Amino acid sequence: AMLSYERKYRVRGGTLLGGDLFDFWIGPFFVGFFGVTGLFFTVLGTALVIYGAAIGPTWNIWQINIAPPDISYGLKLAPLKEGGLWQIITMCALGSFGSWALREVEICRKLGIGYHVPIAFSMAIFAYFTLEVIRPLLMGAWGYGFPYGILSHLDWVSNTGYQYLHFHYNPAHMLAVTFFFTTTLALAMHGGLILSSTNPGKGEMVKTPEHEDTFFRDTIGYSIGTLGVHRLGWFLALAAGFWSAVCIVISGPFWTQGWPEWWGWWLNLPVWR
Ligand code: BCL
Ligand code: UQ2
Repeated sequence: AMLSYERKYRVRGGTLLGGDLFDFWIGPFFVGFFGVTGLFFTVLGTALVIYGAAIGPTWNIWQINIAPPDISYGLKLAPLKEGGLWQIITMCALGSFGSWALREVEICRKLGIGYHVPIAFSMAIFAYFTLEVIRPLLMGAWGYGFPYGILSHLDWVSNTGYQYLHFHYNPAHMLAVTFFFTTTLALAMHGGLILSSTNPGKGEMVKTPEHEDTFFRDTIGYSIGTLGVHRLGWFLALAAGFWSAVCIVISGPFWTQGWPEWWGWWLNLPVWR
C-alpha cells in the first residue's frame, strides 16, 4: 500500500547514474542504479560469508570467523581459503556501503533535501575504510585488518589495544569516546525534552518550542534551539566517527610504542622538566 502523500514524492530524475533505466520503485523501495549494485554486493558478500563459515570449523554463531591473510602475504592477493575470502568480502562490503550512500544521495536529489544523511553515513564508511584499507595499506599488510566474526573481532580490538599497552591513553581515542558519550547525553536531553512537551497531562495542550527554550533558559541560562540541537547532534555523532578513524590510523603508522609513553611530551615540557 502507498501512503496518501507518497505518490506526490515519486518524481522522476535526480539520478547520478543510469538515467531513467533504474528510476523506479519496487513496493515502497526506490531501486536506482545503486539499488541494483547494492543488492549485488550484499548478496555476493553475504553468500561468501556463509561459504566461509561452511568451510570453517564451526557453525557456532559466536565463533564463526573469516580472517584476513597472514601478515606474510603483505599487500598481495591471498588464496581464497587463506584470507582471499576476507579480501573479496571486504570489497563487497565497500561496494555495498558505497552503493547505499549513493542511493541515499539520489533520493535526496529527488526530494530536493540536503545531503546530511548520506554525509553522516559516509563518516561511518570512512571509519570502516580506515580500519580495513587505509591502515593495512600504511602498515604494509592486509593482515592488519580486523576479522569478520562476532568474538574474533572483539579479540582483535582487545589484542590491538594491548599492543599499545593502554589504549585509553590514545588522545584521539579519548576524543572519540568523549564524542560518543556526549552524543548520548545530547540525544537523552533532546528525547527527554520532546517527550516532556508532547505528552501533557490529560486534557492539557501539547507545549510549544517556547516552552522547550524556556526550560533550558530557566535551568542553565541557555537554549541551543530546536534547529540548533539537531545541528549539534549531527556534529557530535560525526566527530565521534571521525576521531575513531583517527585513533586507529595513528596506532602503528604514526605511533608504535605504548600510548602511555606518548604523553612523554607533556612530562618533558621545559616548564617542569
Ligand atoms: Mg576502544 C575503537 C570506544 C576501550 C581498543 N573504541 C573504538 C571506537 C570507539 C571506542 C571510540 C569504536 C567505534 C567506531 O570506530 O565507530 N573503547 C571505547 C570505549 C571504551 C574503549 C567507550 C571504554 O573503555 C569505555 N578500546 C578500549 C580498550 C582497548 C580499546 C582500552 C582494548 C583493550 N578501541 C580499541 C581499538 C579500537 C577501538 C583497537 C578501534 O579500532 C576502534 C576504532 O576507533 O575504529 C575506527 C566507527 C564505526 C564503524 C567502524 C562502523 C561502520 C559501519 C559500516 C559503515 C556499516 C555496517 C552495516 C552493517 C554491516 C549492516 C547491518 C544491517 C543491519 C542488520 C540492518
Ligand atoms: C534545547 C532545545 C532543544 C533540545 C535541547 C536543548 C529548544 C527541542 C536538548 C538543550 C541543549 C543544550 C543547552 C545544548 C547542550 C550541549 C551539549 C554539548 C550536550 O535548547 O531547543 O530543542 O532538544
